[in-house]
Amino acid sequence: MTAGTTSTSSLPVPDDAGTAERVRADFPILATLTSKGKPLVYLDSAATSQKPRAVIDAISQYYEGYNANIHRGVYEIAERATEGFEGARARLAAFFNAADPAEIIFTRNATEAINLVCHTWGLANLRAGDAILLTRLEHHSNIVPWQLLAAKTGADLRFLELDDQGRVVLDDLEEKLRGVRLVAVTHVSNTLGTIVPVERIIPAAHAAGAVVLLDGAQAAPHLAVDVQALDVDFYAASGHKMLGPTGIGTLYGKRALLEAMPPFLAGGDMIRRVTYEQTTFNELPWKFEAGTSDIAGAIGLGAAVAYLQDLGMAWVRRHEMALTSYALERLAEQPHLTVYGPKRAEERGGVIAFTLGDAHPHDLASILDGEGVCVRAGHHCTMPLHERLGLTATARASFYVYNTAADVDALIEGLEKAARIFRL
Ligand code: C6P
Repeated sequence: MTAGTTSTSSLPVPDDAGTAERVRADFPILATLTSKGKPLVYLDSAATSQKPRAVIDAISQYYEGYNANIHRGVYEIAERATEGFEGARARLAAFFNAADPAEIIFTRNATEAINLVCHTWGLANLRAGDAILLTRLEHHSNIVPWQLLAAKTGADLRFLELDDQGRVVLDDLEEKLRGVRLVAVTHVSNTLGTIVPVERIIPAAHAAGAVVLLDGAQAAPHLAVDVQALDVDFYAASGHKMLGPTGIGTLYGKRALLEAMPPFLAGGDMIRRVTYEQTTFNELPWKFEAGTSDIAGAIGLGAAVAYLQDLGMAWVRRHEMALTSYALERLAEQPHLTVYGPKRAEERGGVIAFTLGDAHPHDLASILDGEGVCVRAGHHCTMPLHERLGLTATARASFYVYNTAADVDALIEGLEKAARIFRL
């Protein structure tokens, strides 16, 4: 079955005139078969996305054509490498609508971006008695760094609670913000899919004198993110979840904040002048990029962002919302199946966590794997959230630009098979 020919749904076709079918053709891995001869149904893009040919080509062209270190050589290929690397930064700045490419720092991933802020801004600004405000939705990457910082500084952690659909409760926001210096919240939950109303949180946080960091790992690949319109102070993202390679991510930071912050890692490239006694640091963004960067990774990420810009983030959102809405409707038809998170597709990204009766999510994922359907099972690095839901694990399907209604149908067929096996 192809997108647009769904037999069981009354919903509009989750695709715009077959664009997703054309997009699929750009992803070589989606044409492969599993060892059991099944077509690959990839529903784990929240863990990492697949890569289009344009990204794979950009990386091999760099290694085959102009591999050299950046910011050093005066010869032709070194200059090309520098241009490729800095060009990718400029693309990312445009993608996030940052005022200046110098506000885009390359990191290894979202986790490192959050740790950068924690170790620099956090250590310099937090004291005993200050508070850090998170939500109950956070990924371990946006909890553990702050726990360590709290232990070092004597600051406290506070949490915004969730309602019964996993939406963040904002009724007591102003009260919770009292004494808060930093608000660090996810933009989209990797487990419940909840889109957090950051447009409400950010101005309230600023009015209370707090700085705001958004964990955009699950939002940057899927939503149009405008850091200036949001007026967010820091924004963390991972390249590998937005069609780019692994090993490269970004931190957006407002220039004034980044300038006032001490460096993170120390070494080559982040310096202006070094003597045996002391060092003066490079200007932004290089002050935060010590040592040889992941040049191929940045170039690949630049190509990924160009690919997303060509598609248009409005299309990406529309496509995923239609697909999520279709999946929610079909999952609701399954007996014994529980879906977690907001009921309406408008309030969530393309992530759906579920359980099937008392089947262990790992067993469920193994049965689906036998059908070529890739989903994640486990706690998805949100152990505290699972605990709060009274669960140890869930199965999770997540969608991206290359998924179609046919992928949702394959998931449903796999779940029906699993239900038969578990005699549900
Ligand atoms: N979540 C998932 O399957 P890194 O590992 O640094 O690229 O991303 C960390 C991270 C931070 N915040 C959120 C909201 C995330 O979802 C992730 C990564 C993956 O859900 C891997 S655990």
